[in-house]
Formats: sequence, C-alpha cells, structure tokens
Amino acid sequence: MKKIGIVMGSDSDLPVVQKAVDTLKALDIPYEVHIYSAHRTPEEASRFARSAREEGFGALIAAAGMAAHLAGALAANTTLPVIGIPCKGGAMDGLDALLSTVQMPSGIPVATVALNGGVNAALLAAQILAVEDGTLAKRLEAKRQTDARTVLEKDANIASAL
Ligand code: RP5
Repeated sequence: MKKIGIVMGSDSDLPVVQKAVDTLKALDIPYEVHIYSAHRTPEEASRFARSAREEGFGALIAAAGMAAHLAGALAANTTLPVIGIPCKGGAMDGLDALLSTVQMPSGIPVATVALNGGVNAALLAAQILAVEDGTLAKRLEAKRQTDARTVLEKDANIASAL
C-alpha cells in the first residue's frame, strides 16, 4: 500500500496532526510524519514534496496555521494529491490559515478540509488510496457503518436521557 505523508509547519500543530495519525493507524495505513515549514525550512519542505512520489507516497497532508503556505508549497512541488489542514490559532484564530490554504491559484490544487480537520484529512487521504485498493475501501465502508450505528444508539437513548 502507498504511504501517506503528513507534514506540519510547527510542532505546535501536533494536536491536530495527532488526530490524522490516529485515524490512519485505525485504518492500518502506513504514514510518515515530518515538521517542515514553508517559511522556516523551505528547502526541506520542497525536497520532501519533490521526492514523495518516488518514495512511495500516495497523498500528502499538510497542517499549518496563520500565514499557512505549507500545503501550497508542497503542491507546487508534486503532482500527488495534497490535502491542507488549516490550523486554528493566532490573532484571527484560523481564518487567515483557512483562506491561505484554500485560495490556491488555478493549476495547483489543494484539497482543504475544515479548521483543525485532522480526521477528515486522513479519511480523504484514505479514500484517495482506496480508489485502487479494494481492501481499504471495505475498511472505510465498515467504519461508516460503525459510525452510523453509534449515532443510532445515541438516538435510541436520547429520549430517556431528557
Ligand atoms: C505556522 O505558524 C505553523 O504551522 C503554526 O501553526 C504557526 C505557529 O507556529 P509556531 O510559532 O508555534 O512555531 O507556520
């Protein structure tokens, strides 16, 4: 199976990345995690993206806050799918990161998930791999069914809880 590459701009983004890691682990998907900043370590970030396909990655996830250029900087250097997680924090509490991540110029796409959306970033990466991987697709389907059962159990209990 292809690996998922997860890059965060700072170790302060780790709580968000942890949710993505936990989700990939639960689906038994191999991953690699790095701290590379679009601004503080631009050479390392671009080198990682340029070599990602030959290194066996199938998609990349980039988590960054504030002037969040990491996902775009990775996307500029690979044709692998790149998923951006805008992280909350700073004076604008993530609105700056959301707009920086989502407003990519035509030609260099980044699939942007919600603020702090670590779980959905991992699930989207998994769904990309599952296009060519029937076993993984079955695992994703099973997770949907488990999640639905959880909601229905809450529904069954809500009347007696009120
Ligand atoms: C971004 O700036 C990082 O992704 C992080 O979300 C934010 C703050 O970084 P630190 O100052 O905490 O290292 O580049």
